[in-house]
Amino acid sequence: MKTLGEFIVEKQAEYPGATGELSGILSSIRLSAKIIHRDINRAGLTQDILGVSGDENIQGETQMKLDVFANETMKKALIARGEVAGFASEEDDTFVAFDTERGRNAKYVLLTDPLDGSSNIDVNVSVGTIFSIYKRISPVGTPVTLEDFLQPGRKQVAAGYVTYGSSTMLVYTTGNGVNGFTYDPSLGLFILSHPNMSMPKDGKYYSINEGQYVTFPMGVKKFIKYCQEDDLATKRPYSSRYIGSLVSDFHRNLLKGGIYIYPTSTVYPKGKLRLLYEGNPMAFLAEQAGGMATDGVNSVLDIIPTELHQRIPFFVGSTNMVEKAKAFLLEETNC
Ligand code: P6P
Repeated sequence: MKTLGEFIVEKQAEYPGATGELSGILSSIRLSAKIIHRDINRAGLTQDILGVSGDENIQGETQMKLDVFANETMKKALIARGEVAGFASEEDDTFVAFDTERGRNAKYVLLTDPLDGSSNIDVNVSVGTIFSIYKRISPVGTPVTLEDFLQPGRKQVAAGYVTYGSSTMLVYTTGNGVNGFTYDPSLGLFILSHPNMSMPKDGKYYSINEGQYVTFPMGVKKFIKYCQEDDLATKRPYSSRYIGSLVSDFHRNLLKGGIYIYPTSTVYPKGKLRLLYEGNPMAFLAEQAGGMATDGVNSVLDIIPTELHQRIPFFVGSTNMVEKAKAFLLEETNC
């Protein structure tokens, strides 16, 4: 039995020049996950953290009380250790510079969707936390700038998610594969349960909100039809699985094989998901696990960000399925 803490220390030892700052950030995320896990699991018992907060985030989305709670929990855990110079979140209009002596001298910035899929909370469906970590590009010793956050996904030094489902798992990468840790509440420990995770090259699950089918581009409609009709030709029954929580759909596809799609549509002309704290971290994990992530055609990790909350169309999962969807989209644009 190896704990997350032991794993972090072991991996740090593989980098002789490591200062321990990245390890400290991962430990802060671990603490946040335990606190959020606790409150999600008692949400139904204490009405004070269920429901809407009465505010909207910059996306114009209603903030759930647990969205705000998860956001503040992560900020406090990171500030307490002073390991990051700055923080950006789906729940905050702009980035936060930790303008203290320790913050100014920290090397990393963190971006997060603190509680993805939070509309599922009140109906007891799984949700997740997503995080993405970069080395700052502004001089150490100064407050961070927006440019520290607007880096292409290929520059991430670490990324991961926590899925609060039938069990709570933390899955992350620092660029050398993907490892999953299952939380044991009785011990208060994350235990290495899924070492060296690998996403199957093909799969039988496709995750997309088919209720919006009429709003999709033709190439996406053709891919869905391919999944539905391919059963007849190859007797390979596809299953449509859409949880309404990116982290949960991604996690199943990472284990079983599959594709998650949130395309452009007449409702979301640029796509719905946010590049910096949803697309990039999940794309980094997908590629590290042998999968693929595109905006339909091009690799998400190569997109040069222009805005903190910019949206992208998002196709992520088993390589063969993402490539198949890309072929249908290119067919559409070339016709
Ligand atoms: P829709 C949650 O808000 C989220 O960002 C993803 O986690 C999820 O897959 C998607 O949006 C759900 O969006 O429009 O299908 O309800």
